[in-house]
Amino acid sequence: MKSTIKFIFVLCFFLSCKDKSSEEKIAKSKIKKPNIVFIYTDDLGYGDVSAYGATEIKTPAIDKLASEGILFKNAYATAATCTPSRYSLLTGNYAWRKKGTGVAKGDESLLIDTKRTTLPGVLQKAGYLTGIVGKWHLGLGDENGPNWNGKISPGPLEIGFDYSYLIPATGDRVPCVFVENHHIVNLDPKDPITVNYTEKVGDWPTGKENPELLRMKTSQGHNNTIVNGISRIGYMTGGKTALWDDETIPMELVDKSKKFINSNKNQPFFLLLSTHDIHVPRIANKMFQGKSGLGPRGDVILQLDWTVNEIVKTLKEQNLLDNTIIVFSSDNGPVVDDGYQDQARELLGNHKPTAGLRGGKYSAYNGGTKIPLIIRWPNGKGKGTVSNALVSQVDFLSSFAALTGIEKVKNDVIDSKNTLDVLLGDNKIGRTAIVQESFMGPVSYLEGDWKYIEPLDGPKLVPWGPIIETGFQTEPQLYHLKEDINEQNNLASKYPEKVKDLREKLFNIKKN
Ligand code: NG6
Ligand code: CA
Repeated sequence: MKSTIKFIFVLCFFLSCKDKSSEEKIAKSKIKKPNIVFIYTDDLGYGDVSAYGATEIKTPAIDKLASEGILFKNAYATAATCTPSRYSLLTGNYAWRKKGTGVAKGDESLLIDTKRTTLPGVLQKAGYLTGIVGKWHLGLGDENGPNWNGKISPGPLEIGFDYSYLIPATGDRVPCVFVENHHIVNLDPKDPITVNYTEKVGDWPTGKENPELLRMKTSQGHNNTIVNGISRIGYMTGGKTALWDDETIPMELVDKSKKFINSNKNQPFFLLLSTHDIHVPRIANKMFQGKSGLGPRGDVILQLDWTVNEIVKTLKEQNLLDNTIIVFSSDNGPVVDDGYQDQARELLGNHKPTAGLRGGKYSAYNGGTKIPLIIRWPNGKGKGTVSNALVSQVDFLSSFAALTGIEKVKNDVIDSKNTLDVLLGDNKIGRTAIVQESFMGPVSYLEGDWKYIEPLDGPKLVPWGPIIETGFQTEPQLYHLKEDINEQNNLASKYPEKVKDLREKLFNIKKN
């Protein structure tokens, strides 16, 4: 009880500092600000977690976060793919405002302008030590791309992180190495690395030329350089001592996260742990292989749950659990076959990654962007409750700014709103509206119970083969989500005025 009062007092203190000198006041105050650990998973679906109703798989550590925190049933990533969702989370802006923020190549230049306001930058200003461990996928380096054999900059350290330990793009994109701060880890200068996204470099075998060398065959693309028996997107050669081992990536990320937590425990810290699970290639550690009964996709969900447990355990051991906010979410909706023959489809059984929502990763339907979101507040705030409020990940920047005493963020932050009361579970309504980006541009607008999808003359199914409906139709689409959660019944011709109203609102948001 005492500690709950203390926590609420701390929050009230942050929230009540509304005068000009609030930042300094808080900076000088003796009250320790809450740490923030944000576990951002990859491609985890709304139906992939037992706390969200999955019955064929158990995720006890994630479920425990929910039973000790708030489970959000109506939360959205801003996009149905990784790069734009992450761009929004970190900048507080919808990614479609900036060209070239679709799924990034593995040798892309840094996509976030270093002058921009960012979530880690705001927290740095509020006195936090900030770190990112795991998947980046937002480009690195200047307009020439990353200088793999030298100093890789700009990157996370130039946009507000004090520490970074990265998978530069994705597990299925070269180079298959970790980058710590400005350099590739364990790179031997006598064996420099070369990366190319247009033509083959060096003499390492490729999936296309030597499929017999693969330990996991591909189903779509992914037939360039073979690293650790898995062919990837893009070509690389060199850097042999620096290559990661797919089976121990999660252990490596947990280890680096623990070190970050342990060495910063005496000051407020923000850790963005961006797991690679459950993105392809799904190569579970031996501890989890065959354990889910759903094949590698299920096994890496168990592996993700293990990761969550390890992080919570570390916080507990360090006596930090009562002063740490833990956020758990995913960057986009789920996909079953995303390019490797990992039996995800064959072994799916009764498991429903989207929990029945239409579409999936890449899609304009809710399966693309409706994601799990759990927030465990210190000292039991909202413990074990469920919120139906409309939440967008774009709002974390302004909400955490408010939480930590930064009263006003700069006006380069257009879309992020302070929804702290929603995240705390006090406001049950949430945002009035959100925009959802599919793999081909901003096409959906959701307001209250209504969802409007702009007409788009595009393919009906994701063209490269994951068997997911894109949601693109040449006619406008209008769904009433309360009565039709799976977006089956297009009401556009029945309610033309509603279509007009939502179209105009979307148009105005785009104009900003
Ligand atoms: C696609 C890849 C897919 C995945 C995705 C990005 C193919 C055929 N498919 O192009 O496997 O890497 O990009 O996923 O290459 S995300 O979650 O990082 O956005
Ligand atoms: Ca993703």
